Amino acid sequence: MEFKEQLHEYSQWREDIIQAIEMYREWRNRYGLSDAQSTDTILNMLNGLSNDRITLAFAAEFSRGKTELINSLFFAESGVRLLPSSPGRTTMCPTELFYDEGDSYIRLLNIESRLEDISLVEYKQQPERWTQIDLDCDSPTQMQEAFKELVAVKKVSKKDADKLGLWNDREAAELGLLDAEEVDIPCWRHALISFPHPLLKEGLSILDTPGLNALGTEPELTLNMLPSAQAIIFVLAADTGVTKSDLNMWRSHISVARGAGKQGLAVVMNKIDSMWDDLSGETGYEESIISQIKNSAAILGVDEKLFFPVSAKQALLAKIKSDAPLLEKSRIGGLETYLSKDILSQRRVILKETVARSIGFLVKESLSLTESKYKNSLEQLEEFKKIDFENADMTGKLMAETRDRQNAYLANVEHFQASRRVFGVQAKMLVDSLAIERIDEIIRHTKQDMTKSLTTYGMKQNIRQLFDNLRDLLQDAVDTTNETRRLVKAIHKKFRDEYGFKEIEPQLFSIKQYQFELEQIFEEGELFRTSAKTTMTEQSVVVKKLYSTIITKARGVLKVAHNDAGTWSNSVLSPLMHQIKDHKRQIESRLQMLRKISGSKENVAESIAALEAELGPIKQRHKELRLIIKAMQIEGYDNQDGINPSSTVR
Ligand SMILES: Nc1nc2c(ncn2[C@@H]2O[C@H](COP(=O)(O)OP(=O)(O)OP(=O)(O)O)[C@@H](O)[C@H]2O)c(=O)[nH]1
Ligand SMILES: [Mg+2]
Repeated sequence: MEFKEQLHEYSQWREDIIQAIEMYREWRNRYGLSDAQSTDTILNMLNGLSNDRITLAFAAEFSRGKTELINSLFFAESGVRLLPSSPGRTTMCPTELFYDEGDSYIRLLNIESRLEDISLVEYKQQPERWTQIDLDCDSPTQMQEAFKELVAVKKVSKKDADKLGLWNDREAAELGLLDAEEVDIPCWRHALISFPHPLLKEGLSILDTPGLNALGTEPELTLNMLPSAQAIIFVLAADTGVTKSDLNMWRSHISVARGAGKQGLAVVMNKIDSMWDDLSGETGYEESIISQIKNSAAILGVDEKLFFPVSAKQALLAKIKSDAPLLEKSRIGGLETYLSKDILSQRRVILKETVARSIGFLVKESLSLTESKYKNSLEQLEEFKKIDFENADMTGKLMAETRDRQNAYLANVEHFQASRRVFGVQAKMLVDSLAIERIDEIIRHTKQDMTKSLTTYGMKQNIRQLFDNLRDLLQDAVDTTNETRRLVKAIHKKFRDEYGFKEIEPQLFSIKQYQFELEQIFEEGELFRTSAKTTMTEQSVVVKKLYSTIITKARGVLKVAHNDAGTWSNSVLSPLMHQIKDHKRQIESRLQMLRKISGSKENVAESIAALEAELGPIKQRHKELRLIIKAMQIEGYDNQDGINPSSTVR
């Protein structure tokens, strides 16, 4: 199946999950189980899912054929070479292609914006800061013309280039440009392209990056955009193999971006057509491709299975001319299959995990609550069926007993309310310890110190200090978290021991994950700083951008920790509260029935019938929930025992 069809199937699948979650939200509303917190959680998840995009990022040294590959993979149907690709350096600014509802444009951010202390994310929210060219999506040639802006350069003095953080002595020496008075720099810093292409409309987003150290000069691109892409496609040229600069780029920017191994990767060995006219014939050609892949895989430390030998140029040609044998020979099909099968199914797994993580526990609670509600009603019914109500003493005894139980229970509920207040105080301490104001205060100090630091060494110390402070802050939160955990466990234990409320396993909060992420950010920053090609002179634009990027990332992690702590503390006790309410209602209705029965024995059958009638709706509710869970496709929750159909009343 082609990428297009697979992507379509994927977005259908995502729609189905969204629908299932919508149904779950309605289910909670229908049975009076919704509360502000859980509704928030569910809405966030829904929002995240409907804004989900599959981003494929293309990164490599210049002239390896990234742009040509994008043209041949996705835009051949336009019948032209849509994005500019040519010998030497071509693409001058990172380019994102996607579809922004209803709009066709190319937006360009000028290179001087590098001097401002505004992040790309913030710029993206201010379209008026960009130069916009409207696109006529019915005319590939008009679009092709507009896209020429992506290669625009201008001459500036060495000094100005340096000011923009775009001058590098070593690099210039390599290119033999050291003596030049003026240098070429890109006109644009970043480009956003939106048009209603079928793939883009389905949620595909493509990131094309320029070779030649674009990654080393734009930390936000390297540390935020690349790592958040669904897959990175790293491109090598078959005729040169892994050169020193390919390896440099791989080590300092690409292998890190893949981070926790969550991300997809493809290494494209492009330009295999350069070996077609090899004198050694067909077998020699095949062998040299195999050995080229073997060598490159060993150097990069990547599985050979992730290598795809292709000819992007011939593939584009073949598609435009509908030349099937040439298309076959270009081998683009193998890469297409990999992108559509592996990358999209990896994405499904990740989405499923996200859904399970963020609303899985809610669903699990709903299931437990419904099941225990059913179990209790059934037990009550069975008991009533067995009791000999002819025995007048019996009813009185039962009533006294139930009343005692009610009193004891009410006392316990009071105790619960008291514990809840204690928990509230503890939880507030936890949430406050992670307050964004405290974090911003630490950041403000660091930034102040940094402007005073005159050396890169000094700035490095400032950043170390910042991370130390943030680590301490998290460590304090760990201690508070442990307290709140103990409390939550104790509250649950009491109800479990005395009332057998064992269905509710409290969701526990942990700081570990945030600590881990913070360390990762620190390490990424260090690696970027020490990466060979980066110009890291004191107070340079790049170093400033690097630090503001990692500070923003660190702040983001702590902000998530703060929000998570808030959500957790607001919702952790609600399942128990639901169960307590249910239990209370049950004791009350039992008392009521006993009262009725003691009034007249005639009422026995009626009470039993009422109890029986209660079971049906609960079963229905349970059945609905099971169907919803199945539709949500969260693993693990749909194979529980649940309500055993054979235990139902006939
Ligand atoms: N022979 C051959 N040439 C190719 C192939 N793919 C790309 N090229 C050529 O290689 C040159 C560079 O291609 P681009 O797509 O511009 O390379 P790029 O990686 O985007 O380069 P930058 O934008 O500068 O980073 C162009 O002249 C392409 O025509 C291929 O499969 N075979
Ligand atoms: Mg390019």
